[in-house]
Amino acid sequence: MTILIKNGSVVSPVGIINADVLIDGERIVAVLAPGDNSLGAGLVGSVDHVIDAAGKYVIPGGVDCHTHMEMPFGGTAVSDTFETGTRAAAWGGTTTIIDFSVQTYGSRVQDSLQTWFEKAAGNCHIDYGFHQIIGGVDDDSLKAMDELVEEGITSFKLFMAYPGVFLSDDGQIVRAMQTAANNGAMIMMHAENGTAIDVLVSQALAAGKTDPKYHSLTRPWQTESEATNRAVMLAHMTGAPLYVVHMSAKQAVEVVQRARDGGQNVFGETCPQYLYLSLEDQLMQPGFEGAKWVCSTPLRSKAEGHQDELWRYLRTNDLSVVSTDHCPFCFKEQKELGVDNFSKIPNGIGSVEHRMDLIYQGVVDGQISVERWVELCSTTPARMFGLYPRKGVIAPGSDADIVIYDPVGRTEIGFHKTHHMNMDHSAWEGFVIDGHVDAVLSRGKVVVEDNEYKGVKGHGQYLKRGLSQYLI
Ligand code: DUC
Ligand code: ZN
Ligand code: ZN
Repeated sequence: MTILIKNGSVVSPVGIINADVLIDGERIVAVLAPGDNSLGAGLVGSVDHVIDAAGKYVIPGGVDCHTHMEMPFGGTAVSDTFETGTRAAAWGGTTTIIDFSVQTYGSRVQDSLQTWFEKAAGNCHIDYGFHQIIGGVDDDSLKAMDELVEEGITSFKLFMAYPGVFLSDDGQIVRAMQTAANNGAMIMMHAENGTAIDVLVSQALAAGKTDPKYHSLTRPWQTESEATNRAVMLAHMTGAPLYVVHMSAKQAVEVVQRARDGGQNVFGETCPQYLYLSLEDQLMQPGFEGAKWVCSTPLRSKAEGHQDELWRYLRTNDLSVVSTDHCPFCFKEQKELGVDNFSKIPNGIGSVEHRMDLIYQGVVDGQISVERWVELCSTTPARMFGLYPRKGVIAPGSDADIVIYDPVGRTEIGFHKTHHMNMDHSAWEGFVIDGHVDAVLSRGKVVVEDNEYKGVKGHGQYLKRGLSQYLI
């Protein structure tokens, strides 16, 4: 099957060119400037399918490098399976996810990975890779880190939060970082001071403060900033590269900025919820509504001015990636686990379907350029996690993962509008985006066209990843 995408504006981080994109099978074979007849003037007549992209952006498919499908968490399990979550991702122009295999204390890393391979195999609509969560650093899991790098799992997430569940103490973090410094892997860090937070949580509950808003108020910015600083220092000491996930506090990103200015391999990630949602507007909604937006790190106070600073840090590259941290739970029976106690509300928001649109709104609002949108949502995550140039770029030889994006389209987000995630509500209800995903190709297969879904479960393949391209 050959496909020609004609007359579009092809976007990369370094510019926009008018070009036609020729696809043969699963790969891009040529990017042709207008009038380039090097492949024959009759090309249009000889391809199987022509897509007219006049007036549209032609962008590399989104790479969401932080999702959780079928993950047991918070006394329940996230509501999207690999099947439902990857289908929703495709609807929204994301053509690759990197999910997390989860090892907990006392279990073997390899067993957890096997479990996650089984969950995903044959069920995904788009391509997928894995990071590995190390919930119990010991001799066995450190050895496993070396083995996994050989198998294409080149990044490991540690937690400074959730004592007794996932938390690694500083000594464990040092040992894991030493291992990464040695084998070339990336350390991903959930940087919140979990023991300090647990004290604040107990005190709040003892004072009868049980509403969802206390989730944020018991995780003040200092807990994120302190942990980020500690992680940066330990990474400096051990020589490990560090990628700080889901950053929401401007003071924490300032720590990342300082480390980067000092020449350290430290990277920051944020998510759409921290750019648009807040303590005041969402978590403080009446009754138990705010539970929909309980996630960690938490939504922060609008009055503290985090959002504008996060957008600024996206421009300065002190935040290098926008992922979703897609971690969906239904309101009924899942979020409701914490109806009398905010600390029992499962932490997570579902956004895998909406990231490309939500961050495109940043282009419309003048926060970032079109090129930066593509860089943050596709190219950098692919390069950061060893998938480039197979993913993240429109170039000969790359997978034909392509989105045709209409810059003057309109997308109304809402549970009864555009919503394919397996949730009973949308955290983005009522958001209207000045742009629209018109068509999506995954490895040369049209999976979304004319507001119709054409993909199939099982099309998505496992991606064995290389080392990060940002490490020298
Ligand atoms: N951290 C994540 O990365 N995802 C879900 C919850 C959390 O604490
Ligand atoms: Zn986390
Ligand atoms: Zn996460």
